[in-house]
Amino acid sequence: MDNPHDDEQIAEIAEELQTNGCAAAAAKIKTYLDELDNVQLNIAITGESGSGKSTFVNAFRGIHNSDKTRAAPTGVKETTTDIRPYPHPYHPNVTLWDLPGVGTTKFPADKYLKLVEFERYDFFIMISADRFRENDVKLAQEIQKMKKKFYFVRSKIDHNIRDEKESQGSEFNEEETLKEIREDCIQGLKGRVESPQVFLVASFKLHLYDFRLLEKTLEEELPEHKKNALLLALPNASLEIIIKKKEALQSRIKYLAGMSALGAFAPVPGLSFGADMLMMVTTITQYQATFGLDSKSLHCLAQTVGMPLDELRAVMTSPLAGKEITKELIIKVLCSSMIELSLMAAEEGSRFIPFFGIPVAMTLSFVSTYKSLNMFLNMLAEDAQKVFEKALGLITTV
Ligand SMILES: Nc1nc2c(ncn2[C@@H]2O[C@H](COP(=O)(O)OP(=O)(O)OP(=O)(O)O)[C@@H](O)[C@H]2O)c(=O)[nH]1
Ligand SMILES: [Mg+2]
Repeated sequence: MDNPHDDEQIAEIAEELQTNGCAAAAAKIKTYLDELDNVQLNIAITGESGSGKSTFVNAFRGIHNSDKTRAAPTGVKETTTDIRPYPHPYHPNVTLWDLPGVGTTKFPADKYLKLVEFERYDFFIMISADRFRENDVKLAQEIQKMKKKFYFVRSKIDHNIRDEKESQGSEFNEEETLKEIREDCIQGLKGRVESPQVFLVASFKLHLYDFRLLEKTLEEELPEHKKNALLLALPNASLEIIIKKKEALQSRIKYLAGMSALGAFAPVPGLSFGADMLMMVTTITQYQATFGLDSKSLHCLAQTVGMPLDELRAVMTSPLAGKEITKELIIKVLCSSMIELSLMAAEEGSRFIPFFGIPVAMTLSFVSTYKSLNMFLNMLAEDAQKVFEKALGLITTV
């Protein structure tokens, strides 16, 4: 089984099926999947004016600063003066809260946590474009007292690297420079904050420096049920994140296949094909968005890396590439993939059938849904990896 929690869920579903039949078992699966989608994760972003809070909020959500309708406003003038929630565009259960800096007239340091309603947040990210200041340290101490986690992010590292490169010329050593900035920040926090750790980030280049380390630390320190929520909402900052997203999505397929076999999507028993197709459209559209392959996300990536959109699109090889997911498209791809699907090992999916207790007559529906969703997931994960490598300049030919 994929994770220990699955054993428990599957046993409960099988029992429901035995006791109350297909519709009740399908409803149980649906409730479980809805619960997963509704796990709330609230991330507070705080720091001084101009430190790069709103830019980080946007980058984390895969949105370019120039996106007038979806982006948190950014700029060289003070822009964030109030608390603003920014739900993730495709995983609205994950919200980044753009908070005003501590110590403004409206948000004085001694009342800050109360005014921003600190209980709401799972953790705080404190951003500074320089050393952390007195107010940041005090706030961290207060957050610690409230038994909440906080993480220090030192932003605009790309600027420091550029400046150091210019001033040091041939003497420049990137690793050394990063180490110095990190140690300088930690020095100011030592003795005042318990085991301080500072993550160096450039919000327009999350694949560089410490963003991946920050992501891993958050993942490790979050409670189990919140990890997946974080993972699915993360920007594609590394190949590893793409693989982890694929695994998280993959672990849900057996439940969707179970629902399909139990006729959950069919308005009339026996008429499940059309209804299953709708489930497929919704699920594959979600995959596409989670991997950042929908047109808005690709557009943002092209803008961020300064590459023509067509060049990014050209590396995708799946038949879903750059297309809106429709019933017709899915049927077309399924028809042209019959051989591939028939060759795909069924064991992986079939092993869940006895655990769910799905009746023999329904196993065909389970296996075909299981294989089809896996095939689409693999296609999109591969496209996501290629786009990521292209954006980083690792694929040079189209
Ligand atoms: N190069 C670079 N510029 C950044 C980075 N983060 C932010 N900026 C720029 O810094 C300026 C301020 O960024 P904002 O995100 O608006 O900062 P803020 O903390 O939200 O500012 P207030 O809302 O005024 O408190 C903008 O011009 C951003 O483009 C970064 O990591 N690298
Ligand atoms: Mg702001």
